[in-house]
Amino acid sequence: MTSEPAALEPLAGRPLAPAHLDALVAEVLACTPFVDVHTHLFPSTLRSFSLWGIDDLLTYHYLEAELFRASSIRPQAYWALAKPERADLVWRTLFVDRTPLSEATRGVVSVLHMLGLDPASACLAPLRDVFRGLSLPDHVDHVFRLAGISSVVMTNDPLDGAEMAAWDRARDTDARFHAALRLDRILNEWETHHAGLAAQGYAVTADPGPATLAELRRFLTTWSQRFAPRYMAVSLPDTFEFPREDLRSRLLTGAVLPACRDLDLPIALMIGVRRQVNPALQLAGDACGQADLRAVGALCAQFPENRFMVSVLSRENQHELCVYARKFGNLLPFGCWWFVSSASLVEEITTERLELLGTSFIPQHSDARVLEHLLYKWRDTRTILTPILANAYKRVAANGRPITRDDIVRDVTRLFRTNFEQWTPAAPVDGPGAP
Ligand code: RAT
Ligand code: ZN
Repeated sequence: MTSEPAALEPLAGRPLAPAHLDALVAEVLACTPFVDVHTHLFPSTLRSFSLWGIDDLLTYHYLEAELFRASSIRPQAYWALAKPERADLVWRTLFVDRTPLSEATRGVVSVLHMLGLDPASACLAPLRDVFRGLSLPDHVDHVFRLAGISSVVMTNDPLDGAEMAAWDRARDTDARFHAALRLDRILNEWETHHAGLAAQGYAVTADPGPATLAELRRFLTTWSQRFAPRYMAVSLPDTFEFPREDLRSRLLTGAVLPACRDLDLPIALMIGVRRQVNPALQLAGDACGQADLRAVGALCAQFPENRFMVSVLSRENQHELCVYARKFGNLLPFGCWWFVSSASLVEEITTERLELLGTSFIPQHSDARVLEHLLYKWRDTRTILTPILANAYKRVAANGRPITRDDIVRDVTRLFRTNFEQWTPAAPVDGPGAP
C-alpha cells in the first residue's frame, strides 16, 4: 500500500476532469486499507495452521487441479509424495514446462515478483532459501502492508478438535485476525457431527427436537462468546432449497438464525458448491452448480430480523442475486467466490453489481489459504476495479454530476470497509481478534 501523494490533496473537494479519474481511482484504491471478509488464514501464533512460503503456495488446491490435467501422475501417487516433492512437481509441470497463464499460476508469478523473487527460476531451491530466512510475524506484517489490507476474517470450525486445541495452546493473539464461526459440519452433516457437540457436553440427538435445538443454540452462543466472530457462515450445495422440510432447515430456523439474532450476527451463505465430484483430488475435487435463489428470497423475507451475507458460486446465479438484493435490505452480496474469482468474471460481476446496487455490496474477498495469496488476490482486485469504477464515474460526470476525490474516497471505503463493518457487531473490525 502506498501513502497518499500530497500533490493530489488539493483536488479533494473539487470536480475532477475525466482524464484524472483513472489515476485518482487507482490512487484511492491503493491507499485505502481493505478488510478481507473471508479467508482461510490463521495468525502466526497458530504456527501449525499457518500456511505460507513457496511449498504451501505451490500445493494450493487450485494449482493441484491444474496439475492433474497437465501431468500423467495419478492422484494417489501424488498424495504419497512429501510436500516439497509435490511442490517441485507442480513447479516443473506448470511453471517450467508450461507458461503460467492460468489465474492460479499467474498468481504465484505475481507473488514472487512482488516479493522480489525470480518467477522464472528453474528450480525451487533459491526460493526456499529466501522463505527459510524470514521471520513469520515480520513476514505477516510485510504481506499485510504490501497487500493493502488492515485485517482478515478467518474460517473457524468449532467442531474441528485440532483447531480448537491449537487455540487453547496459542498464547498470543493477533488483533488483525477475526473469527467467523463455520457451520458446515452442523448444517450439512449433522448426522455425522452431532456427536461432536455431545462430546463437548451438549445434550443433542441425531433427530433434532426442541431440546436439541436449544442445546445447539447454547453451543453457538458459547462459541460466539469465546471467539467474538464477525459472522456465522456455511457453504451450501447447489441443491439447497428453502423452505423445505429437512434437517438443515430445522437446524437453521430452530437454532442458527435465532442464535444469530440473539448475538446480533449476520450469517454468510456461500451457495452453489458440489462437494467431492472427484474425491481422489481431495480439496481440489469440488465443483459448482447453479442454485435456486428463491431460497435466498424466502429466507430474507421470512427472517427480516436476520442479516444475510451471500456469495454464489455459479456465474448464472450472479444477476439473480443482485436482483434479490434490490428487494431485501437484509441481503448483502459479497465477493466473487472461488470459481468466479477470475479476472473476466470478476469484471463482469462487479460491473453488474455496481449498476444494480450502487455501492451497497462487498466486491471481493481473497479466500486466501496461504498468506502470500493476499498479495496477488488484492493486487488483482485493485487492478480490475480501477477501470470499472473510473468508467462508472465518467458516465456520471458526463450525465452532469461532477465527481470529486471525496466521492471516490467515500465509495471505496464503503465498498471495502464500512459495508462490512456496519453489518458486523459494534466492535470495529480492527479491534480485538480471536482468543
Ligand atoms: O476457495 C476455496 O479455497 C475453497 O476450497 C473453499 O474453501 C471455499 O472457499 C469455502 O470456504 O468453502
Ligand atoms: Zn473459502
